[in-house]
Amino acid sequence: MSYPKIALAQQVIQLCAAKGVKHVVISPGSRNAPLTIGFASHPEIKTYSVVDERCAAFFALGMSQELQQPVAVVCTSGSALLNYYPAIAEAYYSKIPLVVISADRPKHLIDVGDGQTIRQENVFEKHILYTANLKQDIEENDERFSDKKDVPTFILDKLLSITETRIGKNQELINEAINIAIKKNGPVHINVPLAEPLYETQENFSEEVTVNTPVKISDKLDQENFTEFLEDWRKSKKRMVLIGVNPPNKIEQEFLDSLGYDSGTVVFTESTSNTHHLNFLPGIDKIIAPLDENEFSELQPDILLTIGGLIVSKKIKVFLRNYKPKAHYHLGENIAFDTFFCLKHHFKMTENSFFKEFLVKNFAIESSYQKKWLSVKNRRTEKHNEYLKELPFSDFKAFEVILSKLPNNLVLHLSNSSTIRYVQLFDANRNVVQYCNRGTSGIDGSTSTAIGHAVVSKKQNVLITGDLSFFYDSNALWNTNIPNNFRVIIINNSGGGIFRILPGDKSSKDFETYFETSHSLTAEHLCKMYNIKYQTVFEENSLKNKLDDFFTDSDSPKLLEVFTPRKINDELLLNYFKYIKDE
Ligand SMILES: Cc1ncc(C[n+]2csc(CCOP(=O)(O)OP(=O)(O)O)c2C)c(N)n1
Repeated sequence: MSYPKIALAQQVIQLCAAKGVKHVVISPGSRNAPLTIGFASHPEIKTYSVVDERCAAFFALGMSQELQQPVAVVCTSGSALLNYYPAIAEAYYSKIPLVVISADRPKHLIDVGDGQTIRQENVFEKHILYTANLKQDIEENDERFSDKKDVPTFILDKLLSITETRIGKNQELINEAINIAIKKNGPVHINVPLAEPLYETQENFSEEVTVNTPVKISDKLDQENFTEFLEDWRKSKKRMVLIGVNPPNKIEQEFLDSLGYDSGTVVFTESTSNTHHLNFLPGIDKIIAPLDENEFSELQPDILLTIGGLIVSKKIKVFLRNYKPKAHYHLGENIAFDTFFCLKHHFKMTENSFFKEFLVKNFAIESSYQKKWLSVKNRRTEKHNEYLKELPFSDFKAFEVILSKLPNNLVLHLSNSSTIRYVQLFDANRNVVQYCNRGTSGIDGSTSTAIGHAVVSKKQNVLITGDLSFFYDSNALWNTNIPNNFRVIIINNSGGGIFRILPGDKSSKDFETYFETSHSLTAEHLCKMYNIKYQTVFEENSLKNKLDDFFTDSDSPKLLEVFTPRKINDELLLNYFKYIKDE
């Protein structure tokens, strides 16, 4: 084994291992050498090398998304660290545990003209759950005191006592940081000042560490608010449940079934909710978009219970902001957003513990509410199918074909923004788990996240992405860990198709330059460079044919680039919303 001599680096590494950080993504640098050497040597830790820190952090986020455990990223000092920020913000809003570890210069070498040096302490202040600004070990490593013979004994003694306190304090901070990532599910930052010499090693760890285990947040029902909730729920004839981002199998099916079979309850699900029931309403946009004011008033819920993370559908946000329920309750361990400006209470606990208490008390009611919504859903489904039958080749058609051809038992990753929106127009296959980076809805890390997820997943992982999102994050492919069964499907509409769908003057020159950013790039050369099997399609039949064996085993990852007509995609989607409206 080869471990760093630097005590502080030893503490960070040992505490990560002791707290169950099993995967560490390292980007190259010299200042982080003690951390890199130690993590790479540790028998209980698997390390990955990713050069681009933006990709490295999303790659780690993808792993953590699958494992539901903290994954660490390690980088050198300077701007390297700032490239973690997009993934940190995503982890913050999506509640994904990510342990960011940055090497830093010793404090006295900051802002004195040294290279690769910035102000790293608290640099993610607004989007981080906790920052541990560690203090440098003075005794061994400070260049200023390297020749101890010249330092008077009383100063050395003083320095030694400061060092001991610092070691204790540093350990406290490291413990606290990782515990918070575990307890609160989110990103934390540990900034580690390291002084030269950086490359000296020893056989074993010589530092002892004290491990403080995280105290579990209580999963108990808060009775006072629960009583009030029960009263509100019971007197409501029109109950709505809306489920956002939620990992698969988190909520017991028995509880979901109880909601699905209550005629007074309508359950709207997003694709990323990974929850299913015959009486649930996926495809929110297609159900809601064509409703008129009378229908909205009639279907306005009395009470709303939201579950899970962020909601994609803009249309349901507009609906519930305009037709507010009398009370909105949120259920889940993590943050509750007052998305509809009427949040009454947040039950900060696991869904299963809540439902265990709630569903024994909730006797389903007789109400026509669910029936009314289900009849809207059925009408839309009919119209949806009719429209798609006649639909020419386009983004929309490509999604229909791809989704119908996906094998079961798959993890599907969706990029932002029209990709996830198109997918949400279809009923989700309960055997396909779906993810999308909706924390910040960025186009900057979808491929890296999907690859990270794929690396630790037992299933096949497939990414469907827009072209801009794909080219933005093309460094994601600069990664030697991509599994051979990983698949990418690019819907290449030669630009940001979402901007054609959104309002705005499409005929202006500026539209193509600054909004759609139209281009004629393809992924062909990237695939050659990264040894990925590359295929293209331009029309429906060849798409169907190519998909027949696209998912089967192969000796390298595969990418299918689907070219669609840039200028008609928007029209076909907007006409769809007109078509599905009741006459
Ligand atoms: C990092 C980042 N920059 C900019 C945006 C704004 N944005 C949202 S969608 C989009 C275009 C996406 O285009 P593409 O990936 O080709 O997908 P399409 O809309 O064509 O489906 C942009 C630029 C964003 N979400 N994230």
